[in-house]
Amino acid sequence: VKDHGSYALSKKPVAYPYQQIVAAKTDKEKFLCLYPTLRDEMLEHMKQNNEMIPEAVSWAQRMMDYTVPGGKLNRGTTVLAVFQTLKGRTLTELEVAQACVLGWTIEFLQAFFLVADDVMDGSKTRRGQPCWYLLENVKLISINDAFLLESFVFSILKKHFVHLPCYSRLVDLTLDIVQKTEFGQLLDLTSQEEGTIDLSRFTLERYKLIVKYKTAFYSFYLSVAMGMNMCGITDESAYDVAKEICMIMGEYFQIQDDYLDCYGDPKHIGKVGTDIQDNKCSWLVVQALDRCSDSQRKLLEENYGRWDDKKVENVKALYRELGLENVFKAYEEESYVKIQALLQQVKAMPKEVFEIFLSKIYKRSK
Ligand code: GPP
Ligand code: MG
Ligand code: MG
Ligand code: MG
Repeated sequence: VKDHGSYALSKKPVAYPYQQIVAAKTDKEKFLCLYPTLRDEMLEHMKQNNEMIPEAVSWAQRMMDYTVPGGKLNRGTTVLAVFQTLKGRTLTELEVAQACVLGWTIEFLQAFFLVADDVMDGSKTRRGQPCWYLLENVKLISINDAFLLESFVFSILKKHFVHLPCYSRLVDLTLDIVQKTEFGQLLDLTSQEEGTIDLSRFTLERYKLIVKYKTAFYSFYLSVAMGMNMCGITDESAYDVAKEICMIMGEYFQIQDDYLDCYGDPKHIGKVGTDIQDNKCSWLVVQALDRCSDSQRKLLEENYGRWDDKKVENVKALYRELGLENVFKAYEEESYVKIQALLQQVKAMPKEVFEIFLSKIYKRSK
């Protein structure tokens, strides 16, 4: 691959922090070792290849530190676990480092999505701190910051993978998943016309489509498909199997997210829910509509989708009346059994690949 002027990222050989990686005990600790390296490479790229002045570089540093590394890191660490499982042998230090780098591209992508999503949803907190866009000196600069985070995904991919045969497939895959997630966000944001409440639009069918696109592709399929690509798997049918399972797990994960939006402890989940105020096609409202009487439906119509604490409380009281917490608990059990049964049938790939993920999210409280 030719270098193109200011985008020439791969001039210097990559120096991985091998000593730290080897000393780190868990996968998560190994994974975390790579973050400063990648961040500093992006800052170096701004300085060396793009004439960026010190204040722009320190902005980017503060922005990345605030938005990228503070999450659960499930998506990122899963790339390493999947790659390890598929290889079926002890990885070399270089392989561990590369799998972690690939994992970090998903965490950068996630930061891009979350910075933008919090603006669109009018959220207040994320990962236990104020949303990035709410900081006094940030505000709408956050839009550009989101774009920057996305661009760093591709800069990291190029710097670390351009010389490998899997590079073009990785770029293709990532572009495709970004687009699918944006289609999902489109469905999420337009599930209800601004200022109107038309509950008939909140169907389970629409719900499933939204979450498949806005969550399942980037939160589940991407980690697995990246590990598979790095492993050199090119058989499309293996990717199709992975996709099918990841879509089911992604739906389960977003239903948990919707449940936690209402019932989670903000101190524990690091964010304050906004789905009721935002008029979202949440799993809870879909379930409520499935169970409510005409008068309860009328109450929902008059209280849902408003930034008014009293009205939000009325909606939550209705959810209590309908026993939605127990409806969720039953769904969670049933869904886990279904996924387990499905995994028993998987032949195209070691089922451990998916069990790793499932164990990280089953009955999660954040
Ligand atoms: C989760 O929605 C989906 C995303 C974060 C994808 C956003 C996609 C973009 C293209 C910006 P959510 O709003 O329920 O997440 P949360 O509850 O974490 O705010
Ligand atoms: Mg949101
Ligand atoms: Mg959202
Ligand atoms: Mg949510």
